[in-house]
Amino acid sequence: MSKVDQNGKIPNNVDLSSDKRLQRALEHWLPLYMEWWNDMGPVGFQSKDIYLRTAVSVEAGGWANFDYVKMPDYRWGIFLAPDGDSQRTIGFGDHYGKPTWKEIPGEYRGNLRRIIVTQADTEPASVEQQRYLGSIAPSLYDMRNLFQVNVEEGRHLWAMVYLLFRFFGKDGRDEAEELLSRRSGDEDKPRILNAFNEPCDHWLSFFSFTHFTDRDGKFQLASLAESGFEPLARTCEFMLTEEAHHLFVGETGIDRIIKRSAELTKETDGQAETAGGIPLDMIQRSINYWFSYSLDLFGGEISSNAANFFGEGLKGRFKEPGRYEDHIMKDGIKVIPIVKNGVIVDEEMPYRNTLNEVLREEYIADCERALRKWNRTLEKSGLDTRFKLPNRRFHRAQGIYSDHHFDPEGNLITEDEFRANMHTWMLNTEDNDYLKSIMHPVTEPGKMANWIAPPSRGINGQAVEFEYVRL
Ligand code: BYC
Ligand code: FE
Ligand code: FE
Repeated sequence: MSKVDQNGKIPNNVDLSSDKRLQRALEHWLPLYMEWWNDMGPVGFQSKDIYLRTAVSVEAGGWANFDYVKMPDYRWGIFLAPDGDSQRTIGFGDHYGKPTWKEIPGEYRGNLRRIIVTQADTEPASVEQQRYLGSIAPSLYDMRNLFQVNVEEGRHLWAMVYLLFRFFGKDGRDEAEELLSRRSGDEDKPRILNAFNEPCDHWLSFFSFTHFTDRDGKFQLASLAESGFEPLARTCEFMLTEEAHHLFVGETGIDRIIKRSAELTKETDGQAETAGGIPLDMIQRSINYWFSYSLDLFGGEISSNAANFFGEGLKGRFKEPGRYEDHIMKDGIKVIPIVKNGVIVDEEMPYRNTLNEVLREEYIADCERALRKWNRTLEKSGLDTRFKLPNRRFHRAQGIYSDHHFDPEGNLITEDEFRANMHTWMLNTEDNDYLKSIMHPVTEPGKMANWIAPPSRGINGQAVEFEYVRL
């Protein structure tokens, strides 16, 4: 494991200065990245001092430094988790127990390239989706968190681009260029995965996105952190340390909205809108919207890609070593409810082909845990309303349920029934217009917009009233 180099143009712990060709190639990409950041990154605030965390090491405890930074001066670095025991072995699939690969296994080059590019593409996409949110932030605390998430998603792009440059030669350089040329929501050159082309232009969507969509990131990165391709595993392992804050922002952001909405609901006899608040049913529609889009990110329920990625030792399961006994699963089966002749019937499938669903189930359980917390907030407020996650079949655009229509309980319904109810189930145009109409910037330190409760504490031991952004 080489030490952290903070002096070069690109901070890193991959001993970049000993590989001049690679170093030059990455330094060449840096201005292209900056051009993208200036064109497609956060609108406004680029010249402001923001109290940001920067990854400076990979040691647990002391890995981050907090200070005022202007976003374009952020030190986007390349960090891999320490190799610790240098004799790592592949933890699953057909190569179980063999030493991990430090270089690309030639026969899996194509699949690894595809996985890395898909992962990479989500990072700049999310920055693009969130670019207008700074100017309607509900507080300086929240504005700072938004920009923290944005610069770290930028660093996640660097993490993947390093792998592309280091291991994929010309193909990798071409892919890195493409990553800066696709655009979220663009008709001709959209981002790869569907949720990353959906608009995220107010803060209810921002918090829902960081809660539900960044959480897909947590589970995908955790699966890739098991990879037999060690540079990918260690890269993803370190990304997960940053990811925890993104999930915190989403989960507590929604909780703070719920708290405030419940107060306003009580004060106004159920008419939170008349007081400029966010009605509870609108929050439920945002949950339904972003949860269902995020479920799509796990891919099809029955997928030969997933089976291959696992068999080849490229992508494992969530917490593979501790959570499972059989790490090979060659002949296992898993029951998947499928639609046949207009009814849902259980069907047995080869286990490896169902691995996207296995990971999706871990994700759903984690979402259920957060939902219980939100419902405790409602309970404490004395209201009877409770939130629910829609059934996993509801509003799907990928996988075996995408050709059918389901209600939020998961019952098969007709397309007409779905269309007739869609606007009561999912964040709709009026909701979005209303949400945008109530979101005015609040820039006095410690003050919050009327539609959200203050956080229980500040960042890095600072007070909530701290000047997180110097305007
Ligand atoms: N949208 O065999 P199937 C994050 C495509 S988030 C559009 O079912 P597979 C972050 C699929 O590509 C984490 N297309 O799927 C969060 C395939 O296309 P082709 C991102 C989709 O391959 C917030 C076809 O459908 N990381 O980090 O088993 C902020 C059939 O696919 C979608 C990863 O995803 C979709 N939702 O699984 C910032 C990890 N789903 O080949 C960052 C790497 C599927 O027929 N990716 N398709 O043209 C993977 O492991 C897999 O590619 C997937 C898909 C799990 C995404
Ligand atoms: Fe990320
Ligand atoms: Fe994230």
